[in-house]
Amino acid sequence: MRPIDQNLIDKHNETLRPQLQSDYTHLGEQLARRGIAIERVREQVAAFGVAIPSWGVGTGGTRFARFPGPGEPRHVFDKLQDCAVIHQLGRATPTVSLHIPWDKCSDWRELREAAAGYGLAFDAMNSNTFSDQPGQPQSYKFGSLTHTDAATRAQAVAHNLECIEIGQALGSTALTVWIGDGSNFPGQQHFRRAFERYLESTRQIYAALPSGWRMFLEHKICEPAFYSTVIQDWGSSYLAASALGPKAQCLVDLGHHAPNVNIELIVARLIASAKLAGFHFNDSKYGDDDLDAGSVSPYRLFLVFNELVAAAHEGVVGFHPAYMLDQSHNVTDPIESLIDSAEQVQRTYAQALLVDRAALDAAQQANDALAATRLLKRAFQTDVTPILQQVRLQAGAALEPIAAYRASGYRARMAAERPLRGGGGGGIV
Ligand code: RM4
Ligand code: MN
Ligand code: MN
Repeated sequence: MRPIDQNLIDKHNETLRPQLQSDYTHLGEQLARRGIAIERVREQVAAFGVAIPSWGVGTGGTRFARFPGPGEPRHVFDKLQDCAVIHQLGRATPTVSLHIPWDKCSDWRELREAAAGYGLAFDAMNSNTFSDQPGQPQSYKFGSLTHTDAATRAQAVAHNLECIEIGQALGSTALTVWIGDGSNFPGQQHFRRAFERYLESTRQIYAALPSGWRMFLEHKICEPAFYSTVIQDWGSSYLAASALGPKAQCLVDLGHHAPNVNIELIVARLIASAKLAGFHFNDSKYGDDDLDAGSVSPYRLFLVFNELVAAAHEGVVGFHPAYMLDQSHNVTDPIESLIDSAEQVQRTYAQALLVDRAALDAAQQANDALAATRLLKRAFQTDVTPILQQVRLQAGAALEPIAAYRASGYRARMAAERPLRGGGGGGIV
C-alpha cells in the first residue's frame, strides 16, 4: 500500500531524470579520478537506512508551548502512514521506532501487518518512565528505575518488560532505555546509591531480554532533572553496560552532551570496546535542542560518520550500530523535516565513504596533520546529491522528495481527514 500516488512520483522523476543522468556521469568521472567507483558507493548508500521515531511525525513543542500543525496523526496507525509517506518519497527510512505507552494499540498483529503492507518494519522499542500515565499506582516524579522506593522501581521494571513483549509481537530486537531520573538540588540524591539502584533494576530487564535482543542505554547530561542525572554521560552508560553484559550497549543521542563535547571521540571509544549501540541523530546548539540532523553542524555529523565508516572499513568486531533520528519538529511540517533529515544522514554517510582511507592512514602515520585534515574536508565538500538521487530513482522514490511531497497535497488531505486535536500546551509530543 502506497499513501502517495506512485504515478505522481514517476512523472516528477521523468522531468528531472535527464539532468540527473548527466550529473551522475560527471560525478562518476570526478570520483574515478580519485580512485573511487561511484557504483560501489551507490550500492552502499542504497543499503543504508535510518529509523524514524514514531513521536517525530507529530508536531513537537517546548515546555512553554506547542503549536500543532494541520493533519497531525491521531494514533499509531496514522503515525505509521506518515512514516510510509516519508519512506515512499525518500527510501532511506525502512523502519519505525515505537514509544510505549504513547503508541499503545489494541492489536499488535494488526499494526505489524499494516507496517508490512507499507514495506516498513520495527526498530528498537522505547520505554517511558519519565512521565506518569493515568491510573498508574506509583509516580515517577522522583525517579523510576532508580527511585528510592522499591515498589516504584518494580513498576518501572515491569513497564520495560511489557515493552519487550510488545516488541516481540512486532519483530523488534532491541529495547532503548532512557530515564529522566536525577535530581534538581545538590544533596537531593545519593549519587552512588542511585546508580546502584539503576544497576539492580536494569539487571532485571537485562535478564528478560529474548535471544537476539540488545538493550540500548541512553545517557543524557540534563533534563528533566537539571542538577544531576543518573546516567549523565557515556562514562556512566559504559559502566552500566559493562556491568550488565554484552547485550547491553551505549546509545549516543547527539543532543545529550554539553556543547562542544567531542562526540566523535566518544563514538571511537565505544566502538573500540564493542559497546556502541547506535545513535539518535539530531542537531543542537545549546543542549537537547532536538533540531534537525545536520542543520547546525553538518561537519560534526560527518566526523561521527567518518569514525563509523572507518570502523566498518577496518572490520571491527561487534560493530553493528543502529541508526535512528530523534528530533522535535516545532516549526516545520514533521514529514518534511524527517525526509530532509534522513537525506542529510544518508548524505553524510555517502561523504564519509569518499574519504581516502589509505591516504589518511599514511598521513596519520607520518604526522602530516594538514594532509590528514584536508582528506576529510575533501570528502565532506563533495556534492554527493547525484548518488542519493540515483539511489532514489532506482528504488522508485522521488528525485526531489520534498517538492514531490508538497505537490502531492498529502498534508491538506490529512488536515481534512484528521480533525485538529487542539493542545497548545507544552510537551515534547
Ligand atoms: C529524550 C530522549 C529519548 C526520547 C525522549 C522522547 O530526551 O532523547 O530518546 O525517547 O526524549
Ligand atoms: Mn534520544
Ligand atoms: Mn533527547
